[in-house]
Amino acid sequence: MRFELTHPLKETGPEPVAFDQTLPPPLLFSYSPSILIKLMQRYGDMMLIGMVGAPNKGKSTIFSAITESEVDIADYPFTTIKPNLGVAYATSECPDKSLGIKCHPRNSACIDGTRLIPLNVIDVAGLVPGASLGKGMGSQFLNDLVNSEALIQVVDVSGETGVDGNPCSGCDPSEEVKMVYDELVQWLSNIIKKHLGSLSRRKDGSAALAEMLSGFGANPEKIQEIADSCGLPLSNIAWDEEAVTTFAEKFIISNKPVLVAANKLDKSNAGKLEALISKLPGHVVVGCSGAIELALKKASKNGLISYSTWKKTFEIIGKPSIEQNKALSYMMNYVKEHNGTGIQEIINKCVFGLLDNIVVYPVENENKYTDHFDNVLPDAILLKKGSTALDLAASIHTDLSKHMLYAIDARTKNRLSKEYVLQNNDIIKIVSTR
Ligand SMILES: Nc1nc2c(ncn2[C@@H]2O[C@H](COP(=O)(O)OP(=O)(O)OP(=O)(O)O)[C@@H](O)[C@H]2O)c(=O)[nH]1
Ligand SMILES: [Mg+2]
Repeated sequence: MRFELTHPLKETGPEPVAFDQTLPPPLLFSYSPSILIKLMQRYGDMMLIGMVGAPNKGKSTIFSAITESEVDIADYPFTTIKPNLGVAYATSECPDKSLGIKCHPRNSACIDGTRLIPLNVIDVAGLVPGASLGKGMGSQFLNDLVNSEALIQVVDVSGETGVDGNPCSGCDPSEEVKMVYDELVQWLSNIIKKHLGSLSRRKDGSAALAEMLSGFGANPEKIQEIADSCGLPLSNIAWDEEAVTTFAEKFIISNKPVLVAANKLDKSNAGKLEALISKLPGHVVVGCSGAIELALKKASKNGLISYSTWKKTFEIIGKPSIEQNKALSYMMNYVKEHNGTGIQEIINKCVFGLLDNIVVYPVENENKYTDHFDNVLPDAILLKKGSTALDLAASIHTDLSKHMLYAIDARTKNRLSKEYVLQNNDIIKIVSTR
């Protein structure tokens, strides 16, 4: 389904916090890193999720399906060279139905009671063993991932392509996960090693490393915590190769959580998915078919079917040809058997599971659930589980948090303290002195 989000200024008041003009329709191009950076700044309030993996696993297929954009997809390694950036959506039940009201979203969209919360997604070139030594496309392109909050690693659960992306039979997809992790660690190790000279001259190693890794969202406290857990001193850093790797490993684990998208499940069987899950303890692994999701999105765009990915099924509304009918009936069987294509689940598990976010709706009028311009439930804000009412105020504006007095639960009209721990789908009014 394709939709556009209109600029709230047109009819309803000032700009929303997050965007300065029409939300991008899912973006249609590949971008150079410099343009990417500008886009990141423009849509900087939205989280970024990076798609990684060995070549030929279906990264761009999934990217194309979730962002509804045209990108290069082909059955050979290194189809993608320049990164693709687009907007995808996490979905969550909108509270409007249960309240018996009709929402009017500003920073998100709402379709049939499902709130669609936008996030940036970046799809990069395939990684191969030895990428950090320049093999394949090298690892320079990983620099485009530094700002990502989490990674979705796409693997071929059917085992019909190897770690290098070439055809193979009976390959073990868990090796792809290990390979990508090793390459990410090597990539970060190389960045640190390049700066060891200047780091060795700094007494405040945690601050120095935090500055160096600020793009990764590092802060001195986090650096200190990681170094302590590895038993590494931070003053006038003089780490050897092993120490750098140990630090880089811990940093990648804590800074770049990975969800494994076990793709090409349509060519596979439940046994292979289970085998992969058992080989990756502690990982979130989701079986999926990017190819079917993309085909359904295209059929929906062409008016053949009515499909919302979160409904996990579809309905034929057009007049398919005999061939199309065959394909649709195959896909219908697939989504019935697998409870959908798994693609929306990947995003939702990443945003709400791996990254531990909840959705909160700030309002100005707790009786009408509206903002200043009468938009009902205007904004769906993603916040980490455990965030407080004060954190919500800060996420809207620093001034609001500075002058905050208390909050109000719009459902119960109860007064809440600044320290109140927000719950998923809370509707909150922040009361401040200004
Ligand atoms: N059967 C099946 N094929 C898929 C699926 N997803 C992708 N493919 C196919 O796998 C091949 C590679 O897909 P891409 O999306 O280009 O893979 P990629 O990981 O982006 O590849 P690189 O850009 O080369 O790293 C294409 O032929 C796709 O049609 C899937 O879920 N099922
Ligand atoms: Mg690709």
